[in-house]
Amino acid sequence: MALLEVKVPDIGDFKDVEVIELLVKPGDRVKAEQSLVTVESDKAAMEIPSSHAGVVKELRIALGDKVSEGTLLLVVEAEGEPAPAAPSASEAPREASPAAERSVPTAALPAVESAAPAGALPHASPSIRKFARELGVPLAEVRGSGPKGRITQADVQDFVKGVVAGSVQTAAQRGSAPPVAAAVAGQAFPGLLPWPQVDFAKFGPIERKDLSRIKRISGANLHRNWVLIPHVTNHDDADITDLEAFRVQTNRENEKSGVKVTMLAFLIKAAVAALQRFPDFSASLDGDQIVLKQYFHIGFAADTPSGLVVPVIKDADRKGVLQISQEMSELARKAREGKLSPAEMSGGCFSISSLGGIGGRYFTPIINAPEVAILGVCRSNIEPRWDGTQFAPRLILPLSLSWDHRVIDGASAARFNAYLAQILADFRRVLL
Ligand code: CAO
Repeated sequence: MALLEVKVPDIGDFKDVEVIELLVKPGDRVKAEQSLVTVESDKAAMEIPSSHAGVVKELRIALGDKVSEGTLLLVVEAEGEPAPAAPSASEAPREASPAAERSVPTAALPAVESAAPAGALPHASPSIRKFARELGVPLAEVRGSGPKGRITQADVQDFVKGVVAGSVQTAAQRGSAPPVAAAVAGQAFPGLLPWPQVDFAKFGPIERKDLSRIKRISGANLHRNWVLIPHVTNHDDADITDLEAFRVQTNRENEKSGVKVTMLAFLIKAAVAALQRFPDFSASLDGDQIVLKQYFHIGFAADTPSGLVVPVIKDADRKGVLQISQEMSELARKAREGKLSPAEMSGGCFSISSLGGIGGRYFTPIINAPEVAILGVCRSNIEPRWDGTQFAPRLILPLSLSWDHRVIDGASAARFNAYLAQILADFRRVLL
């Protein structure tokens, strides 16, 4: 077997950064991309992954050494194919391949773990955080014995041993929040109480399940978008009586073609018309500028057994409702089977989330950043509407448009919804 040198790959602006943690030792079997060491600059900590799988023969660095791109880290006796070398500085789970990680649309994984001010967040590398999370260890309660009070794997293990032996009690067991966690929550959001720590097993049987990979990644993105975007949602109604009759008739006529025209396909076309009239709704914010897209790629939320994904219909302005319906059904099938490619989930300008097939009246969809608006639709219902002389039964579709108040204002949103409703009531308006 060949002996191979593993060096620090391109780590961007990190130069002469200190090795603060050795994650492997001679004799360890490492996988390609497994984290080998943690380095830390004055701003952030980062783990350096292995470019090869194999057995560690020799460490060529020690704690406290300064390394840069190209510094020799260790020698391995190689096994298998080399990995594409790239630093992995996120807390993201590593069991999935990078390609698989990228296959989730909204996956903007954190690039680096920011080093917290001393005395605030517990000082620990991403792998130690992951290790602690897997064991359910509240890191804020662990005393770090490493350099600068850094929490090591041994500290986490000792904490667990202490809890099992009964010599250590977690804050949850004591029924109080740890002062550090309280301080952290208070620092980020002054006055906010820490997250409740409850020992659910005290109240009845429980089961623990890992969140799916899609939920972990989309959840982090949804959380960021919800917290960082000033959302407002406008609700409106569209009379789709005639459109639904047309859809049903088209499907009857096209029965043999095997393509089912869906309401969502009409909504995509209506959204394109509204975006053409109100371009700000397909913009993205970039500092003090907005980027206006001259293409019309529309994402639609698809519910899958492992979570929410958003495939994108490209160039929806140039496609007919039949073609959009066909592409949507193909993309929705791939989504359910977990076979969507990253390309099929990127490039969206605006998203639609339809719960119409399920139910509900109105909801507050979360904007799919860097987009600035999203349309939610719920189930249509026959409702009495005044036609000028009498109440008539009409099929009413509830619309919920969430928009980013940094880019859009309430009057535009009301106009957007009103125009969308007009088009859905009578598509001939698109021609005007
Ligand atoms: N009102 C009433 N009925 C509706 C409707 C509406 N707005 N939209 C669809 N329906 C009916 C259809 O007529 C169809 O009925 P039949 O089976 O009797 O023909 C049924 O619902 C299924 O509709 P469909 O085949 O057209 O599928 P769809 O376009 O509604 O949904 C898809 C496709 C991929 C969007 C859907 O499977 C899905 O995943 N929806 C959930 C999206 C989601 O989770 N959004 C929330 C994200 S926010 O967290």
